[in-house]
Parts: sequence; C-alpha cells; structure tokens
Amino acid sequence: MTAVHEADTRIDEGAALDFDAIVIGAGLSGMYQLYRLRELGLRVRVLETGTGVGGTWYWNRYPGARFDSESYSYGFSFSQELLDEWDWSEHFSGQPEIERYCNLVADKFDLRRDIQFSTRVTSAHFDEDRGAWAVTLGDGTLYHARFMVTAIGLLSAPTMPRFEGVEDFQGQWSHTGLWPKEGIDFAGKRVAVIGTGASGVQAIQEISKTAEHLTVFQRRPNWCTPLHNRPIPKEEMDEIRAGYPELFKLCRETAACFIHTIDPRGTFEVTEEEREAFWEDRYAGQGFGIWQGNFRDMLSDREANRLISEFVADKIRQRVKDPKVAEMLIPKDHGFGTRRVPQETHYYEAYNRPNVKLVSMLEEPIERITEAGVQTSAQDYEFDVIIYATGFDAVTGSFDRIDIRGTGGQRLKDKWAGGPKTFVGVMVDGFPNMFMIMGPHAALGNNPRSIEFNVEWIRDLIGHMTERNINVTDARPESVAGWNAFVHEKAEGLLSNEIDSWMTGINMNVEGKQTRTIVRYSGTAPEYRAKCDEVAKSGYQGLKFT
Ligand code: N01
Repeated sequence: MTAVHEADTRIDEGAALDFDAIVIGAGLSGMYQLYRLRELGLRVRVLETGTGVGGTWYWNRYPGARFDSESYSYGFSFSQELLDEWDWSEHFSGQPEIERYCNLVADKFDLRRDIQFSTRVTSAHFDEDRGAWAVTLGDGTLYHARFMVTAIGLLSAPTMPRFEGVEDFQGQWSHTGLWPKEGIDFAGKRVAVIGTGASGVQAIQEISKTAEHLTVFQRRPNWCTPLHNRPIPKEEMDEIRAGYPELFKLCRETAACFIHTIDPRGTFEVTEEEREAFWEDRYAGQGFGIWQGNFRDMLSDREANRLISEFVADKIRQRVKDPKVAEMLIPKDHGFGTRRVPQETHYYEAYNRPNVKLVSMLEEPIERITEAGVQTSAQDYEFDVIIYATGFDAVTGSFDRIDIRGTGGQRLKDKWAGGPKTFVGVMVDGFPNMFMIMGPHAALGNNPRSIEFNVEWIRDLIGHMTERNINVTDARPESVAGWNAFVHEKAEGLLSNEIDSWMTGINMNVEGKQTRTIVRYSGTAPEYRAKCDEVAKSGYQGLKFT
C-alpha cells in the first residue's frame, strides 16, 4: 500500500483558521506536544479545563497521591537542561512535588502563553469542506484548527458510584480525582473512604494517620505490595543524574518502560527455594519490581500465578493482626498482578490501628448515602467526611465526554461502541487530522516514556504533511483493522484479560461499560515503537493523504 499525495486537491485555508493545531489537555502529554509542534512553526492553542498544568497531577491532589514509577524514570527525558536542573527529593515523589515539576516545565519552555486555562472542550466536529476541526468550548467559543491532538489522559474522567443520596449528605465529600485545592482537614473527623484501588490505598494509609476514625468500604480487594519509598540525598541524585542516559535506555528496552525487567525464567524452571528467595527479594525491593520484574509466565500460567498469589497472601496474613480482617483484604476473585497492583506504604498496618475499620461491601453492601453518612444492608454509619476513591471511566471515558464527530458526522462514541479501534493507538479512520496521545491501543506503562514517543511521532507526521503542503490525513480502514487484529493477538492468553477492571474496559458505574473489551495494547513497548517507526519510515503507508 502506498501513501497517496493528492497535493492538487488540497484545501489551503490555513490563514482563515484560528490555529494550525489545537491540543486538548495541558498535562504532560499536552505540554510536550505544544513544545514539539512549536518546532514546526505552527500556531498552537492548548485548551485545559483546570486552572493550572499537570493533568493527572493537577487533579489528583488527595493525601498520599504519589508516583509509583521511580521519579527519575518518570520525568521528561528530552531536555538535558531540565534533567540537570531538577532534583527529585524521593524515589517516589508526592503530588505537590510533581505539580511543581509540571509548573517548572511550563515556565522553562514558556508554554503558558499558548495554554488557555479554565476551558472545557464540549465538542469537536471535523469540517470536511475546510479540512479542519471545529472545536466548541463550554462558553460557546468556536475555534477552527487544521489538526486536533487529544492529550486528555486515560484515567481522567472520575466516576461516582450510582448510590442514591450522594447529594443528600450534609458533611464534606470529594472524589479523589477532583480533590479541592484547599485540601480537606481530617483531624478529629469521622471519615469514610469508599474504594480500594490505587487511589484508595494511597489515601487510606495517609488519612488513617490523622482522622479520628476511618471506615473503609471495600468491594473487591486488590493485591497491594510495598513501595519502599525513601528520600534521595543530594549525592544520590547526582549519581542518578550521571546515569540518566543508561536509565532512559533501559526504559526503552523494557516491556512497559519501567526500570524493572521481566525475568526471562519461568516459575517452574527454578527450585522452590530459589523461587521463594527471588520473591522475597522482589517483595523487599522498591516499586513495581514484583509486578513488572517477576517470572515471565506469572501472568499467563495459572499455576505460576496461583503460587505468587499465595506468596503475597501470606505476606498480608503476616502484616494484618486480625486474621478475619486479613482474609477480607486478600483477593479471592483474581490472581496477583492481573489487575493493576496498588503500591503501598504501611497500608496493611493501617488496619491494625484502633481508629480504622474495614467493611466488606461483599458482605454488607451500601444501600444509600444519607444526610448523616452511609446506610448499608446491616447498619447506619455517621460520618463528617466521605471520600469516593471510586476510579475513572478509563481509556475511552475522556473521549466520551466530548462530542467528537468525524467525516459524515459519525460520532466517535458510536464508532467505538463495541470497543475502541485505532491505528497504532494514535488515529481513527473517519476522524482525519485527529491524533491521540495515550489513546486506546497505544503502549502504556511508565507513561511519560510512551508520551514522549507518541508526541514525537505525531510531530513527525504533521511535519511530513506541512513540508509537502498536505492538509488532511486519515487512517485507512484496513490499517485500523490490521492494528486491531494485532492488539487482539497480543492479548491472547493473558490472565488479566479474564478479569474485570478498568484495564478490560469495565466500569460498573458507567452505562454500557459492563462487558469486557480489549481497551489496552498488551504487547511490549519496544514492539509497539518498532511498528510505529516502520509506518513512518515507509512514508506513512497505512494513511491516506489528501
Ligand atoms: O480506581 P480503581 P483508582 N461501590 O478503578 C471501587 C492509576 N493510579 O482511582 O474493584 C463500591 O482502580 C472499586 O471496587 P471494585 C492506576 O493506574 C495511579 O484507585 O470495582 N465500590 C475499586 O476498589 C489505577 O489503576 C496512581 O469492586 C466501588 C475502587 O472503587 C488507576 O489510576 C495512584 C464502586 C476503584 O478503583 C485507577 O485507580 C492512583 C461502587 N459503586 C491511581 N465503584 C499512582 O500511583 C467503584 N468502586 C501513579
């Protein structure tokens, strides 16, 4: 298949458009895309709902919010000056420091002058006559731009449980992903946290320290493992900095861009003693080592997965004093690592505190929220504060919130009704000149590494077009079908795809998201990048240019 360059039919209304490119979102993706598109001399406008930059790290300011990738593997790698200037204070830095980092990036590269804050995009329709996107904002403003880049995150549409009475509650309440800037004071308060995913776990371990009493409402427990965070003294930071080239090279080589590498051995290729010693070492090590650096068959071989699950279950039993509570905290419906593993710091020990109570919603479901607190099937609880750590309408949810329509007026939401389909996670056929950063079916993991790759790929494609005076590109339907088949092939045999979680497109709080779908690319990042590079090298075969 060859790229078609029909330069004579191109639409050249550049001057009449408001911008060359609109980027939606000023998180890490949006900021970096702005930086790279400016290099092409484009007029770019970034539209951001918040009042500041940072995206995830702007909205998720709940107590305990922090990295679970090593800080130095997460920061941008593109600017040596930035790497030289910025010191991380902890191996897994907290939200306030990460937000400061995002602000430094915005200031250092003078990004703010092209970012329009407090602006929600409500719709984006492709105007076929102009070969441009018509983007409407919450206040009715309409902008036209040749290109539209979505940098809207894959976990950025918070979802509330569908309980009756949420609005009736007379105390203070918040979702972890929409945390008030002024913070919430828990001292002397009776607090409820609903939800025990990665956000809930981080919040619970912190709130338990200050609340007078904390009640945790858990539906299905998750397998959590120790983060082992620690400060980074100046000398260690200097060493880390000196090793940045090797560190980023390593991130380019690992399956999910973390510094942890999957062990090439199978679980049963070592003796029982070696296996136990290896797992002890991983459990004592920092971060995602035990998840991303475990035996290669941990997530595909049922028996291997059962054994590691037993290992982690025993750790929970050792750490939680009350055996009944320990059993409540051990997942019974999925094996270790098949859902996202929350990283914790004394999370399990929080349940040994006299001021913390665990309520299993499997035994005692919440029936409604009341003016005073929570009513379960067993009793009424009174609270001063309720925290909803109930997660996000993941991956496609942030797209569904915008009325996105492509050629012939087709809606993206309808197009993706049976599950998302994309070309390399970046483009969708029938949605010309729309590019997604961290879109469905792109490589995930330690996200900034993938963000940098996606952004540069998009910059190169737009550069390819502008150099040749091409105004419009679209993915060919057969390219999308091919990528979809590849993504599905890569998902085969993975235990995680048999489990309900946001990673399989499930959100019980959102209409129409109750059926498991392949929303993630589960091959390796190096393979993903190689495929994308091939597309670029071939002169973008797989795309139409008009
Ligand atoms: O959301 P979740 P999250 N009634 O969907 C429960 C990233 N992240 O915000 O499992 C009762 O994982 C739900 O219960 P169940 C990370 O990728 C990163 O915690 O559905 N309970 C679950 O316990 C993560 O995976 C960091 O039975 C309800 C919880 O709420 C992703 O964000 C930190 C309910 C939701 O868990 C999402 O994490 C935090 C209901 N109606 C997050 N609805 C870092 O460290 C939901 N729940 C970088």
